[in-house]
Amino acid sequence: MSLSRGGSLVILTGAGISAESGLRTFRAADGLWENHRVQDVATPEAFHRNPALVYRFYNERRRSLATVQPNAAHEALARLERAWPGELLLVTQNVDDLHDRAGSQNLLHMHGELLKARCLACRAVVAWPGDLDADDHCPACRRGRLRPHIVWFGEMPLEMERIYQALDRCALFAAIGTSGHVYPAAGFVEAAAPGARTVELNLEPSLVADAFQEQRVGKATELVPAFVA
Ligand code: BJW
Repeated sequence: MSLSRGGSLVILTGAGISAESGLRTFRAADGLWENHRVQDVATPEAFHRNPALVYRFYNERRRSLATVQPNAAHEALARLERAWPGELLLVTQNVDDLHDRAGSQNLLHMHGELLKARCLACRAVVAWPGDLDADDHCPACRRGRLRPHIVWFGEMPLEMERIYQALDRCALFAAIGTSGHVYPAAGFVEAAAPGARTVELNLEPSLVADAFQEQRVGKATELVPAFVA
């Protein structure tokens, strides 16, 4: 068994956990969309400059989400949560809903959710209403325009207080399928409680691999079920 029973766990996931479901990661060599770098479409500046392009990008990603399924790694984490006798917080940087569909409950989407939109006027977060475009208005206040409920660069990630509180008292912090390029998530390993066990599970060592006590290198669908067994 890779985990000793009990205690508080914080598990961080990134795009690598959904790769084997068929969703592209961000920093892979093919991380392009209509010849735009993904990083160039997913920014507040891009939305300001060309909202139609940004809506199209997210409408397309939302549609492709409907064609994929949770994989063995998502399922293993949901199983772990059901069986775990202590506290378990799953923090995902992913905007897909594969952890939700696998059955994880104590789950925070720190970079937002692809299936939700947010009103620029009243800030209500609503279900994404079909194919969104620049003429759509908020169903709650009926006046504001809607934007994707996504945390873009330079914006504050969600639920930070809850995440840091959980890190502060955790007995184990594990990061799965994330490259360590993007902060604050890449710094969570440094915020884990003194004495916490820290483990990285990834296809290759991340940029912050040296900050972890342990490394498991390989595919999420193989590493994660073995780790939680
Ligand atoms: C597998 C696998 C398999 C593949 N099995 N593994 C200078 C220094 C430090 C920080 C900054 C700086 N300048 C600016 C900043 C801050 C900035 C930042 O970090 N920039 C860096 C680029 C330097 N961060 C922000 O702006 C954030 N906000 C912020 O800092 O607010 C201030 C604040 C913070 C804290 C407290 C108070 C205030 C916001 C970041 C928002 C990130 N948004 C995105 C886009 C979402 C939109 C969308 O989806 O459309 O989120 S960027 C993108 O990267 C996405 C991801 O969630 C995020 C992380 O990517 P991830 O998940 O790691 O994916 P990849 O592709 O990078 O890696 C995949 C990994 O999986 C790889 O390692 C593969 O090997 C592996 N893998 N197959 C296992 N089968």
